[in-house]
Amino acid sequence: MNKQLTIALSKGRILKETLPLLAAADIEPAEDIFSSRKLIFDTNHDHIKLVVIRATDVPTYVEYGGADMGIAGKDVLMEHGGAGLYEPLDLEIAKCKLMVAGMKDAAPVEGRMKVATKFVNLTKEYFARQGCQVDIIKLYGAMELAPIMGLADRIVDIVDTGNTLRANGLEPMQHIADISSRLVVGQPSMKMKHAVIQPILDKLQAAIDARREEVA
Ligand code: PRT
Ligand code: MG
Repeated sequence: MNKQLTIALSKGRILKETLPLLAAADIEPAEDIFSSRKLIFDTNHDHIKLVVIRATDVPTYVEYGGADMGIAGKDVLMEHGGAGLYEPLDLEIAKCKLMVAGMKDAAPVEGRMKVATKFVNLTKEYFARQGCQVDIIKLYGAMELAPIMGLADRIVDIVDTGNTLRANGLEPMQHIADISSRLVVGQPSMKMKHAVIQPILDKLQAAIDARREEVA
């Protein structure tokens, strides 16, 4: 049986919160991820490797078997659609909200609404569920700028404190989903490598529970 296991981690803000959780599950990178330019890291276990990639690429790697499991935000997973993935654990880290926002005190939109976002698929789905026809404008960042510049009527974006919206004269309008980071496992890996994956899931679950107790 192939017992090698590759875990795909999202670089960026999730990574800082991910490493302590992995450490609590006894998985530690052999060197400092933050000060290295490597993409693949050995760990304290011969059979476990970490790859550190863009958050949006994590579900793709896991879906196609380039990694056995991965950690990514629910926003990224919703946008990906979840094909080929199990989502056994809510890691309860990097919590935020997915919201519709617009200029503060904006008048209701007449006619077809223009919505700027990097989450094209989940935005389409959200407004379709509301029975609302919208034109979606794909952006790669700084969504907050779009309504200010008249590019869009609304944006769909991640909101945490709301400071970014406020600083730009915007306000949250509709709540789409609560977001946190999830552990995903590729469906073939779950089947073929269950014996190595299950103990990791158990340890992570224990670490999540212990953390929750600490906070409470
Ligand atoms: O930066 P890059 O384009 O490579 O990817 P990314 O922006 O998706 O990565 P990163 O590292 O910025 O975020 C990764 C994940 O962190 C997201 O997919 C979310 O699941 C989660 N997360 C948690 C957040 C935030 N909190 C957050 N506050 N992601 C982004 N933000 C941004 C948001 O986009 C907005 O610009 O912070 C701003 C809002 O914060 P407040 O506190 O001002 O409301
Ligand atoms: Mg970012």
